[in-house]
Amino acid sequence: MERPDRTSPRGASTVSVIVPTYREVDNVPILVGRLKAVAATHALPLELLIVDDASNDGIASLPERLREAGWMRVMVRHARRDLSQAVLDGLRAATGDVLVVMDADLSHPPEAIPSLLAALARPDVDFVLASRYVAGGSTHPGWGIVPRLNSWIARWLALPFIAASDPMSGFFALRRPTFLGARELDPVGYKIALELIVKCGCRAVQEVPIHFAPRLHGRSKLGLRVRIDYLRHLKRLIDYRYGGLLGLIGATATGAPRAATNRP
Ligand SMILES: Nc1nc2c(ncn2[C@@H]2O[C@H](COP(=O)(O)OP(=O)(O)OP(=O)(O)O)[C@@H](O)[C@H]2O)c(=O)[nH]1
Ligand SMILES: [Mg+2]
Repeated sequence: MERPDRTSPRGASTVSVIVPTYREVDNVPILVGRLKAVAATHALPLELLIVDDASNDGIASLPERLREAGWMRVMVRHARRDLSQAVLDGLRAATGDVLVVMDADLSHPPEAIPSLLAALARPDVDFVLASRYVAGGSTHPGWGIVPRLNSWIARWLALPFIAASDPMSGFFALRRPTFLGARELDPVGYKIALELIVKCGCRAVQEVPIHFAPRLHGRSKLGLRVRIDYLRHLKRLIDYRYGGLLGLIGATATGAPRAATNRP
């Protein structure tokens, strides 16, 4: 099969697919095969950026081994393991007009990428979330009660920022200029869509249904610590968006002049 062509002869947008990985070497070749099929069927000019946190499982040599060096890159990070920072590094290194982020474990169907791109092609849409919970979306019946509960709580807690059904989705798309317009990106630990929606000032978030499958190979990398990090992240976003307002309300309630403490 031919390599996906990034030259975009018909002027189509180029697409960068960013995939954070930690110990996913068994899943990535399958993901690559499915992405190639999607790119060929839909004539998508695609680049694949794997952002790996020093898994040392042979993933760094995968492009050569799979003979996919032309359109696939593996960036290996040696900083502290951090899913959100890995995604940010990938977004910064990507060159496509449109940026798509997805997991490596085949929970997210790469075949849904064209519908994410179609939704983003509407000029009034600036962020697209692939959703398990919107009409037409689904999760595997075997998906456990604990992740379901986590997901439900995360969605409820995110309501002050976005009324989406699946704000914790790790599968989403945005235009590169939208990403480049982000201010003060500062996520901690967990999935990063909510951070981008808030800090890129996205107004119109569209959801596209997907079927969310159980991971194919390997084990989950997200333990209790990242769930706690999600709460820390929400606190930061509340400070970012409502900090000034809360300060004003507090000052009004106590009768204190608001900026007086900083003035000589
Ligand atoms: N670079 C990097 N990637 C990570 C890290 N933690 C998780 N990932 C990747 O992020 C994606 C989501 O992680 P998962 O372990 O699948 O988390 P999950 O989907 O909540 O858990 P499962 O339902 O068990 O799949 C996968 O592609 C992981 O390999 C990390 O610290 N660094
Ligand atoms: Mg997963």
